[in-house]
Amino acid sequence: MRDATEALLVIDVQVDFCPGGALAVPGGDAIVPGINALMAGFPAVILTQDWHPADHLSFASQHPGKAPMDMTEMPYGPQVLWPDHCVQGTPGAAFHPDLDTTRADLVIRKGFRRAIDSYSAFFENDRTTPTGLEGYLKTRGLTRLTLVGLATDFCVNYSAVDAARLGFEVTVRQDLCRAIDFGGSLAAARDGMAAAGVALA
Ligand code: VGL
Ligand code: ZN
Repeated sequence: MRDATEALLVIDVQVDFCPGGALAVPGGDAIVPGINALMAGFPAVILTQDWHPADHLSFASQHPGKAPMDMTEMPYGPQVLWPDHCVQGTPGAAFHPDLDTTRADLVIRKGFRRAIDSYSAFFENDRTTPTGLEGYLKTRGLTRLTLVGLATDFCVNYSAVDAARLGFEVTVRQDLCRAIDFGGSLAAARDGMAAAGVALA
């Protein structure tokens, strides 16, 4: 058993991010058994769930003439346009069927506001609208975080950097994450996490 201040954050292990899903991360399902095993040793387990309305503005389908993986400008800055994914209540938004969700103390949903994407478990992409997770963790005295899940270069990366910025001690278990990795995003994410003081294990 780990220290009582330690929490495991399992990021977006959902059907749409696994092979066969709408925004499949290569090997996304391969990390599920290892994550289930890791949960057993943690005093707190928190899951995040990407949870978009069908007309979410991060979807290329909402921008005539744009294709998935094109860029656009949002009021808060540049935004990658994604294929429609993790639409609220659809099978693709469900957790991977083999993920052991029984151990979760909290499921935090994100990306539910149409006009603003949310990669991070802590803030939406404007970097100021909070999800409430910081307060939850701090009021429970959970200050040391281990992050696993999908995708290394987007939601895991943004969550880890925000957590470090908020003063949490953060470790990313790279062996229990998988990346989308386009346009050098994985290398950039690793550099950014290391610069923020995140331990890459
Ligand atoms: C994610 C792209 C869009 C992720 C979520 O979970 O990394 N990536 N929405
Ligand atoms: Zn999303």
